[in-house]
Amino acid sequence: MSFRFRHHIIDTDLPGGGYAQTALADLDSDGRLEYIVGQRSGDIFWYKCHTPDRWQRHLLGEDSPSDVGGCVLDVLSCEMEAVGGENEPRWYIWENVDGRGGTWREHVILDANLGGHELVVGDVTGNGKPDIVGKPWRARPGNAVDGRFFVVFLENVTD
Ligand SMILES: [Ca+2]
Ligand SMILES: [Ca+2]
Repeated sequence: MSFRFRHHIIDTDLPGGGYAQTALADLDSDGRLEYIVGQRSGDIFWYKCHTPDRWQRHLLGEDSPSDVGGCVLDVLSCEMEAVGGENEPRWYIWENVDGRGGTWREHVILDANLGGHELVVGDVTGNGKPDIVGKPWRARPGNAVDGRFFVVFLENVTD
């Protein structure tokens, strides 16, 4: 077997740096995946692939709190614990309200003085609802577990 990939530049016009929160997900329900990327303290964008050489950039959210891991529930992100902000770190879901990527609603899903760095999503409890497991890059003194490093499980108890 030999692997072959052809490269295509999607965008060379993103402002600044500090991008993360990447994910692939079908945001507009057409059966094809879109690419998501967000800037620390900046905007979150998603890209629609019309052809491999033609991607369209859309705004998903503004003033993103995170520079680290992103996953798609709808879109999930957490604030980094190791990098202090104005307030205690929180975790967010941006709800794809119209199922087409046109309207997004921000939800804070964890506000417990616990930040993150990377996170993964899967149905750990087997109830059909995606759960979340995450951890910080390094612990911050004064976090909710007395400054210790931690791994946190967010059990999905949505009705
Ligand atoms: Ca799609
Ligand atoms: Ca579950």
